[in-house]
Amino acid sequence: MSIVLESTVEELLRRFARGDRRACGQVISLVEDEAAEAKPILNKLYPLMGRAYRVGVTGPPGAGKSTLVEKLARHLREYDYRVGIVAVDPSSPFSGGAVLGDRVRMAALFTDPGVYIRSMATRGSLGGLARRTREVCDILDAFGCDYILIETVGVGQMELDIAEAADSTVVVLVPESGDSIQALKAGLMEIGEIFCVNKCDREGADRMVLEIQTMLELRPKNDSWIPPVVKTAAISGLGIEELYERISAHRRYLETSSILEERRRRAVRTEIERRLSEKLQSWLWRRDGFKERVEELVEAVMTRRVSPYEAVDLLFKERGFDE
Ligand SMILES: Nc1nc2c(ncn2[C@@H]2O[C@H](COP(=O)(O)OP(=O)(O)OP(=O)(O)O)[C@@H](O)[C@H]2O)c(=O)[nH]1
Ligand SMILES: [Mg+2]
Repeated sequence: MSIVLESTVEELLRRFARGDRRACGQVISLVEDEAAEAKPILNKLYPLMGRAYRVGVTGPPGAGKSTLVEKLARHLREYDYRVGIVAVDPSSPFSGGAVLGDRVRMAALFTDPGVYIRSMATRGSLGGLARRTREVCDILDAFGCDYILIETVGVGQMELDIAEAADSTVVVLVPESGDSIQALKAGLMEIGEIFCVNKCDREGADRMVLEIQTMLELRPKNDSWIPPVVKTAAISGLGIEELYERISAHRRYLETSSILEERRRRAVRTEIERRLSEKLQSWLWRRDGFKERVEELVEAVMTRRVSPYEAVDLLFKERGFDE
């Protein structure tokens, strides 16, 4: 890193440490853009991380996730917790895609100094998105957030990746079972640790609760946590307190059973493994003549002079790696 860059990073981190929200935004942008400064910044911030509790909120489009996140954030503010909101969702009111009413409703949160809101574009690969989401959460964690709420639309593979970034995953469904049952089939069932039937001001909420409970009984049990089903009407705030209590109970469960620590340990291990193989790969491909040698071996394998396994062994040996 150049000296200029270094002093800018130092200055940025000083502002970050003072709680400067613009600095926080700049740090996040640098990391999102995979800028040269990103790595040294994340290294410096690393000791400050690991304190925030991360709650993923996912569910079908329009289920009321943003409304719920907003109400939950307000509730957490009553306890004076600092809250980070990460909206991995292009249509979220947090990212500006919303109708006016939502924007007005959200305005108070936007100006609350105890709340930091960040939306993330879903462009690019989903795997990469999951990683960036985790890093954004890490930064908000270092920034001093007690809780980080991550909103994602539960479609496709995305919610699985995001669930990995969260400590507790809340699945939001609505009384109209059509969509919800589809959503459940699409894999939301497996990741939910707390289920929420939102829009319970509408008909059919109790029936939906029963349906979810029935489906939960069929779910393979890999731990002793039985996911609770909470009825909410995010729009009026009904049930938000209970939802918060359920999240707290899940947190206590994870903490006392040391599952939280185990999970975080596993995540760290995976992260190191992934980065190690990335680094190893890029190191190899940068060696002089490596690409050409690989091409030679492709030819050799094509003509069946060597097998692919032998080819890899050869590449290893030639670069001085012991078996
Ligand atoms: N009747 C009723 N409407 C609600 C409730 N919660 C949210 N809504 C409305 O449902 C619509 C969608 O709410 P959002 O919070 O934007 O839903 P979302 O799940 O974040 O939507 P996407 O991010 O677009 O997937 C809005 O018009 C909300 O006002 C509720 O409890 N009852
Ligand atoms: Mg939304």
